[in-house]
Amino acid sequence: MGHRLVDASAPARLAAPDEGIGRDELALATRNHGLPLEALRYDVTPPGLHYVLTHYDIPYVAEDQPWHLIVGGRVRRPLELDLAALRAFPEVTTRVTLECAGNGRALLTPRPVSQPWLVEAVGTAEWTGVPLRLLLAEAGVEPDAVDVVFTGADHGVERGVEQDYQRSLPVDVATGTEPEVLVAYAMNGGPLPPQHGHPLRLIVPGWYGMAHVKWLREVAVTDVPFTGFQQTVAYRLRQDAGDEGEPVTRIDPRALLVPPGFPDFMSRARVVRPGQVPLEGRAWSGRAPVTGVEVSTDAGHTWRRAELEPADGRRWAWRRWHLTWDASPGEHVLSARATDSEGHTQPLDQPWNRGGFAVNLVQRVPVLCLEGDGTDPAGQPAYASRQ
Ligand SMILES: Nc1nc2c(c(=O)[nH]1)N[C@H]1C(S)=C(S)[C@@H](COP(=O)(O)O)O[C@H]1N2
Ligand SMILES: [Mo]
Repeated sequence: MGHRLVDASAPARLAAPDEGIGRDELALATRNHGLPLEALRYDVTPPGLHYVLTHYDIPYVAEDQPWHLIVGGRVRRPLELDLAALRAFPEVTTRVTLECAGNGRALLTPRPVSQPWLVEAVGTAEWTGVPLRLLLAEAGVEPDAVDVVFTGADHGVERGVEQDYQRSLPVDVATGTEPEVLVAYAMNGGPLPPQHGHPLRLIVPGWYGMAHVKWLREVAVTDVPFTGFQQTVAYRLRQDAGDEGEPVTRIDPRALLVPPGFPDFMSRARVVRPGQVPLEGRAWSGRAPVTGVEVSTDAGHTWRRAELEPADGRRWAWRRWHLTWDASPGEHVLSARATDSEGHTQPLDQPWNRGGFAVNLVQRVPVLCLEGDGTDPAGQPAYASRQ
């Protein structure tokens, strides 16, 4: 008897009430790491601190291994381009904030069992490459084109379905300029690192991570809607496993705080001293430009407008915001909430969906403010006086 994986297209499992994070989720979490939240301070995320999500294995591609990108399907002139041929096209660099569609999943009840992100599946990089629309123009898209399908070099099994990682975009998005989709060969001025798609990946500014196909080897124009697993089974907003569901597309607005003060090792709870505490963070939205960030230091009862730094024309990158908090001894809960120019904002009570996608619940950051004399609020000697 062969070993059975899971039934083909079995729905993802929901955790039982009070079921802790299991070994399967731990195994995913150790491979797919998040952004340490203190790194929200950087405009561009330093190498190695950008979050990573890979469904299967990172393909091994030797430094000097030839790589060809095929552009085919419903086109007049199919192309096969090596990296030198791609570099001969006009080069564009765009600063883009990427966020995994599953960010926030582990905060849901019941918890969809998958990569258990809290809020840290985000990062910002400068991506350099060729606008996809130029490659498609060179190939000559046929008038009956509907979708453009992107195939990565990675291969695996997901809920019983063996597959190459594949995603599609509607042809008008693939050939559009708002956003301008890139076939990227560089990240932050250097070759793509293995975990981020070496040597080629798609960048779809403003869309959740699943659209940004890594280890890109084929672009295929189709005259029928693409129905691959990652398009019609995964990445849909559903209440019940049997629902058709809405596709997950653009990034909903979110603001995150750089955790203030210093952390407790195990709980990660924050500790500050009384007085003026600088608060800062980042805000982004793939739907429309961020227009405001509000901060609460009293668990969401009252809100103050933060100072939002200029976007400098970088539509697809997160923006820094800051404000000062006059902290008094005791326990506090800090939150930040972003709103964009179309009025999209973040919920205080998160609507639930079965895959745990597009969760943008307002972040809650518990903070303990010590007494000025270094005791804790109960009058016990606190950290400052301990050796
Ligand atoms: N080929 C391929 N591309 C992929 C994935 C993958 O598993 N295989 N994961 C996607 C998902 S779900 C996300 S969130 C982003 C993560 O990109 P990063 O690891 O560079 O941050 O890559 C996307 N592109
Ligand atoms: Mo993702």
